[in-house]
Amino acid sequence: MSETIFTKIINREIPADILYEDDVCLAFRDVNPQAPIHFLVIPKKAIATINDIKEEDREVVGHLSMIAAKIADDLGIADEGYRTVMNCNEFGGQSVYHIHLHVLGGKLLGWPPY
Ligand code: DGP
Repeated sequence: MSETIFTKIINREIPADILYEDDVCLAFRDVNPQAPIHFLVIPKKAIATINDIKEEDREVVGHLSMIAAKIADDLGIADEGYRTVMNCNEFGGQSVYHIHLHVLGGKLLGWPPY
């Protein structure tokens, strides 16, 4: 898989507003926020799309949701609620081919998202 901008963020080759890091994942604010709070949780392992998740990635992918909820709590939006989204390929609106969980909150979000 070719390297994406998210690998550069993991490696600190380009800056990001980092909220959380551990051995498995990194979370940082989205550069183009779509809500008052909008951050991304990404695995350090580069997986291109949801379609590429393997059985061995089960714990990593589960970890992303757990950390998303922890950060949402830290930012004070857990009780009021928020949305997590993982876009896949063109029709899903994916632009960076390194899976990432969007976490959006800080306002009442509309549904459906179009
Ligand atoms: P998606 O369209 O689902 O692949 O979302 C990619 C998101 O990544 C998009 O909301 C903008 C964000 N993004 C792209 N490049 C950068 C960057 O260099 N820094 C940060 N913080 N976010 C980025």
